[in-house]
Amino acid sequence: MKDHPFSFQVTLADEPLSAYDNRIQRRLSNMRGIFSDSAAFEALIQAEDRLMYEVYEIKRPEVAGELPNGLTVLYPGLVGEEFFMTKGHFHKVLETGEWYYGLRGEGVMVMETPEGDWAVEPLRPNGVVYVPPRWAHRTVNTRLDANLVFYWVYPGDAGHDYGTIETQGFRKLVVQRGGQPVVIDNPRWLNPEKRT
Ligand code: S6P
Ligand code: ZN
Repeated sequence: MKDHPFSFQVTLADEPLSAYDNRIQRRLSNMRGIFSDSAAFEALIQAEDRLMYEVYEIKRPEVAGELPNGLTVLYPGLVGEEFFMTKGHFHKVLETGEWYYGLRGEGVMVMETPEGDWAVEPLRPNGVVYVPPRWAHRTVNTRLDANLVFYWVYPGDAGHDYGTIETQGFRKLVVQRGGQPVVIDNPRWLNPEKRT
């Protein structure tokens, strides 16, 4: 990791950044239990363990003051009626936010707080979404014919909590109905206050 100022290019080619430290690939098999329609999920994974998204990271030390950043390519598709999406997470340090900047394609960010607020914001080329501290966030590709590509930057000490969303899900889902993306209540959402 460099200590000196540095620069890189967003190329949006096969390697969408001219330099990066790490590429994470998330396949269907990494998303078990995340989608609502488990029968549709099993049918899809039987056919092929498809690549759902790739994360290109510019790593920085995991301390306050640093600004890790990078780019995500989210491929198009449906699991049942639910669009391909990222796992979604809270930051482990809840009081840390994040910026997202849309580069290609069309999608939304689904966000919610532990207190019960929720929001869905569009993510498009040259569109910016701010995720304030305390808001869990997930990105959804609402096109079936184009990748959703976006850049992000977050505080180095944020950390990632995937477990809470894996257990309870998001309050809202984005599904395709009548050829359109629609936001619906998640029928499987587990209210943490009612969990025994
Ligand atoms: C990190 C930031 C993004 C996501 C990435 C994949 O704080 O929000 O880099 O990690 O878009 O999503 P997920 O939910 O699998 O981490
Ligand atoms: Zn994040």
